[in-house]
Amino acid sequence: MMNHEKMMERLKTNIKAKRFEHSLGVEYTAACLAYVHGADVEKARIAGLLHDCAKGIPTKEKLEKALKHGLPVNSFEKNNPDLLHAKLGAYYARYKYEIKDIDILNAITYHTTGRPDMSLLEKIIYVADYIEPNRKPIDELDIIRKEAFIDLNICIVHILKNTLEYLESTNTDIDIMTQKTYEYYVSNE
Ligand code: DGI
Ligand code: FE
Ligand code: FE
Repeated sequence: MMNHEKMMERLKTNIKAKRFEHSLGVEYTAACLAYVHGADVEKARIAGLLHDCAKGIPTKEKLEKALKHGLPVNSFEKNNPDLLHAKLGAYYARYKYEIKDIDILNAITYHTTGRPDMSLLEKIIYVADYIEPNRKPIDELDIIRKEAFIDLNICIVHILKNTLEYLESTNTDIDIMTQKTYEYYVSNE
């Protein structure tokens, strides 16, 4: 397996400085969440570091590359190719960063929309992405940050509620997976 330093060096050349900073923030936050909730800390760090590794690809190319690599692309993603940075990220993690662990790859795949019945690691990356220290101020972020260290499921519902409200307020189409994830965690809270 590639060592952590090499992973960081490679990532740095593939994304912008601000995005790299965000990735380090997600790595550290995911590690802290792993301590508290009893997850594998090294896996949390790697998934956090690499979760946005495909973010630097121009929007148009995201769709081309996803199709070229044979990734499943639904019609919603065809119309909103930026969402594909998650699936493409898992692909690059596998083939450019030599990550074979399926839980890490799934955590990257589902970091933007979440999915029903997430693994502990998937939940941690979903939450860490939203609460890491470099995030611009978001409504109720202080409360969400506390929830993250107390009850992940309550925290996930809160994040999804905020995200859905935000997407609705900006008239952005909502991915069916985002909606399904919300419904699942609201009824299992
Ligand atoms: O990559 P990051 O910026 O760190 O965070 P992310 O992977 O959660 O991506 C955030 C973007 O994804 C944000 O601009 C909103 C968008 N997004 C999340 N859920 C949905 C969505 N966009 C659409 N169209 N539909 C969704 O359901
Ligand atoms: Fe992302
Ligand atoms: Fe991110």
